[in-house]
Amino acid sequence: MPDDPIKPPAVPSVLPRPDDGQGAVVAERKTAKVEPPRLFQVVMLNDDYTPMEFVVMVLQEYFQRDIETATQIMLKIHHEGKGVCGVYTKDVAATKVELVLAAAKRSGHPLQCTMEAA
Ligand code: TYC
Repeated sequence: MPDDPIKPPAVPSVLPRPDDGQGAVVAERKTAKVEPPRLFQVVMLNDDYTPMEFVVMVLQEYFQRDIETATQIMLKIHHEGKGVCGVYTKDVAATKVELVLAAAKRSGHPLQCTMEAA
């Protein structure tokens, strides 16, 4: 039967069983359940001091946004108080938050950025 395009393929995993006393180790096939990874939004917060150009640069550099999209996101944050820079798996989102905070600190800006479950 062809693979179902929606369901992830059933990946058989071979689990060792304790010796059955017959002098042989029997391997048993089980179907591994694969859940999609949980996703996290990287959220940037507005402040009164970080230059708009710096925020646009951060969105281009760390979130691969083109200049038009980066400017739109920056303006949304500026007007609404916060905005989503992107949605990622947990480790990637955490790394992006660290990189943004480090870049802001290096440049002496108070820019804040957090992650939240999507
Ligand atoms: N409010 C800032 C200003 O007027 C610009 C800004 C936008 C700062 C987005 C932070 O996440 C931010 N210079």
